[in-house]
Amino acid sequence: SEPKNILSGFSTSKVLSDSAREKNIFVHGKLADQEAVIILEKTPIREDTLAELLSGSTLKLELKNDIYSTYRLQAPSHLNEIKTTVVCPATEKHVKKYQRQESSLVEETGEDYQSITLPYIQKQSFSVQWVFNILEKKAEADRIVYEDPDPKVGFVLLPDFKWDQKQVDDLYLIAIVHPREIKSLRDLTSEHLPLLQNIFVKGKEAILQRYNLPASKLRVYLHYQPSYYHLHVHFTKLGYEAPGCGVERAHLLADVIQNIQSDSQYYKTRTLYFPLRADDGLLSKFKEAGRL
Ligand code: M7G
Repeated sequence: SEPKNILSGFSTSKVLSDSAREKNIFVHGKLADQEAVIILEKTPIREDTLAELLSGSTLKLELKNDIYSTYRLQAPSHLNEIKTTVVCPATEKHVKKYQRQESSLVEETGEDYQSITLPYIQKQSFSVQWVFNILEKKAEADRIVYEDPDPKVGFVLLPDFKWDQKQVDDLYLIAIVHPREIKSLRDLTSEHLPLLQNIFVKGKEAILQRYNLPASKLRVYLHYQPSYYHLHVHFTKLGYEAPGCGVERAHLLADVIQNIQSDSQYYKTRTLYFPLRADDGLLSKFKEAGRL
């Protein structure tokens, strides 16, 4: 028998954001007395199930006018699923992450990183337990697309949890590095070139093999600031506007490699720009320091 629907006990406290265009909703609430965030998202209509969708549905006419008509199509249930993500127990920071917010662009010099950002992220960032679980095969082991187990240049490539893997149009994988001491782009120097090149080459190869998608169709990038301070690289299909992938946060891996090749200290010394949400504690730290 089907296991019990744990979401039937969910009580909504607030809609954090929703989008008619993206067809999703982010809700804060309680699940068995624990704080929780749930994300509901309608999934894309797939070409490979189109024939079944058209023939296996019931159709109700809404209006007909000349050559135009609109209908309500009731799809068979297996073609009408909603992708659902649950964060529970959710921290205050998770609730903030998903709340629609104004953001401000911050200019972070290498010194700002040392004096403002680093101390902040050392005590305030999200747990990376889920990352360790992946690296140690305690979670999602069956989803791994490719692994290079080398402790210095190795990584695990697997589907991002934003991707349901049903269609390649919204392909989204992440490469999580085996070394544990690299927090973000800021830590990268020429010492890490073999690691970055390895991810770039083998990640693209693995995606070509598994999904038949060539490198010319991929966007391969890092986020700065990331949400999780354990180095990881995003692989998405070119042209897919992944949620949260604003231009200000993305740094193409190809550029990162070249920048470090020309100056080993590039990311330690450059001023980096990124948006922070109005309620982000790091934004307050930049304000307190008179940097905004
Ligand atoms: P990020 O740039 O640190 O943060 O990327 P962002 O979420 O603000 O973009 C982390 C990536 O890891 C995101 O694309 C998440 O969707 C993905 N992710 C987060 N978690 C907690 C998991 C997880 O448990 N499993 C998998 N497979 N992906 C996750």
